[in-house]
Amino acid sequence: MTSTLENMRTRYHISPETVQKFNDEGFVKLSDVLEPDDLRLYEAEITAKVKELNTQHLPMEERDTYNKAFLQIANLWEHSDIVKEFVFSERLAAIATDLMQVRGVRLYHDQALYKESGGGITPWHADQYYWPVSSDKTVTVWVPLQETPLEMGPLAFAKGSQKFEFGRDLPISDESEASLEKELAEHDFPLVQAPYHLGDVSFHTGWTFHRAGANNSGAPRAVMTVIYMDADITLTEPVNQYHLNEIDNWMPGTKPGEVPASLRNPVLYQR
Ligand SMILES: O=C(O)CCC(=O)C(=O)O
Repeated sequence: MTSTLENMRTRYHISPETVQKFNDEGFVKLSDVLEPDDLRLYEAEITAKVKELNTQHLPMEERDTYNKAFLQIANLWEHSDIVKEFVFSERLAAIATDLMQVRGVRLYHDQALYKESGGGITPWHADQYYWPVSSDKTVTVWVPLQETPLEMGPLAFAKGSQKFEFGRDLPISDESEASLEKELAEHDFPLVQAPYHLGDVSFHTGWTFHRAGANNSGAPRAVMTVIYMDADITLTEPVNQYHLNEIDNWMPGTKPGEVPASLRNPVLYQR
């Protein structure tokens, strides 16, 4: 029997067809990427850290749409060696490298996204609105830490929408949900929504529009994510307050035109 750490280091084969599908559709869902037993171990540690570090204690009915969607705790790897093992996994980072067809990937940041029981929808959005980086070579792995049926709010995607430019200037909000729901349907970007089995993960690009339903399951939806960027990407001039905050928080000390190579942005895999 192999150890958890070994499992997190071994390679998962990505075929040319999978790369093509990822390029065409803006996301890909992969089966049996992680071992259920390993995920149970990581879930226990990640959930403990989310409870310890969470600062959101308002009752659901007093929160806005964004804060109803999930508890969001970033860079857990800096708080736990066990979580660091997960976030620094070569298995996951090599998949990100293969899908983006780059030389290697660096960490942007990790984040736990726990949709509480009774938590609301995650409105339609594209992540890269928030990120001041020089190319579209960014990708997030979304890893559910339990079986995730539809009523728990699995991540859902608008297929092919990474090529759609409408709505790229919209932060996560009631407005992004309403206008993207309409525009994506009108422009024939189909909604792809399905349950995740334990061990399934998805990768979506920074410009792929995605959302998640409410959690009506009666149990929390525990999810861990890791955001990767091309190891050679550079910082662009910040154009909004989110960009300034992102640089301070996740790429400290990096100047426009430079590769983000701070201690928070290690290269996690290179060919
Ligand atoms: O987990 C969710 O509900 C949303 C996730 C998301 O937006 C992301 O990982 O980029």
